[in-house]
Amino acid sequence: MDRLVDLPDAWEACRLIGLENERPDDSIIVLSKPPYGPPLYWHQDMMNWNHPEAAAPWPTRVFLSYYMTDTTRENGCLRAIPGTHRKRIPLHDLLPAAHGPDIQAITDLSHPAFMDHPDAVDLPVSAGDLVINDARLLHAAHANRTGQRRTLVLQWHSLFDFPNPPSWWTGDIPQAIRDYDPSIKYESTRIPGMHLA
Ligand SMILES: O=C(O)CCC(=O)C(=O)O
Ligand SMILES: [Fe+2]
Repeated sequence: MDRLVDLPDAWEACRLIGLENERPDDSIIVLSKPPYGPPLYWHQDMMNWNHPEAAAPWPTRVFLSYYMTDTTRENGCLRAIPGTHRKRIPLHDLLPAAHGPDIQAITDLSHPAFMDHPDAVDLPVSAGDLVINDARLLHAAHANRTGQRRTLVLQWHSLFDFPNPPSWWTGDIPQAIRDYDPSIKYESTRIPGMHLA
């Protein structure tokens, strides 16, 4: 795991897609979906939806994931709904806060948190592939219908130098970011608010 978190090829991949000023968290997370483990509900992992950084058209927080086995629909590959890091869809308003007690308590797989959304894409990977995901993106994982565990090593990185945009940025900067006042403190929340249009 030490080798993975400092892998030069991973830093190079991040550089190639334009990520800058990366600050990895001190911890890494190992998630082992056990044999015949249940699906993971639709969620996003942004903790700071009240903060103007939630309005950023560039990512400010990403997770880097390595799956330790090949993943498929059969053993619980990741799935995601493209564009949902920036655009609200009806599903957002049907989901309890990510990883909180309400969503963890849902056992009824017909709940929208487990729906087969028409815009969802599967992200099957080969063992050792690197997946980089914006914290705001709606994602989920299929159930593991095999007898082998499906292990994932994940590390969070903070990016860029908020409120400054990436060095290569030429697009508009949202008003909420132009008005950013670092002296204002924002209560952390997992529920998307006004910054998710
Ligand atoms: O198990 C996975 O593939 C994704 C895990 C995840 O998104 C999470 O724990 O927040
Ligand atoms: Fe997640």
